[in-house]
Amino acid sequence: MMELVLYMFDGCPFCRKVIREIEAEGRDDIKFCDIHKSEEDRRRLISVGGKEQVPCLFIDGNPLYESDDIISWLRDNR
Ligand SMILES: N[C@@H](CCC(=O)N[C@@H](CS)C(=O)NCC(=O)O)C(=O)O
Repeated sequence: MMELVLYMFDGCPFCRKVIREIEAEGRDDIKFCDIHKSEEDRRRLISVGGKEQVPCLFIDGNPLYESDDIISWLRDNR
């Protein structure tokens, strides 16, 4: 099973779009990291992903940016 971690923050409309998809799929296999609530998570996003942009889905530690690409990936990997 893959490790899935979504980097996000409350109030980010692109994050909300991805979270809506996660909820619609009824997934419970995704951990959330709010970069406005955890400085450690914010730093990890920048150091691994290379930029402070959310949403970003870490798939087994590999960052995938862009809400549309994340949603496509989620649909293809249920
Ligand atoms: N095209 C991106 C846009 C994401 C985006 O603009 N996110 C904002 C927060 S709502 C952000 O992280 N901005 C900071 C940055 O891009 O460096 C997507 O669809 O995921």
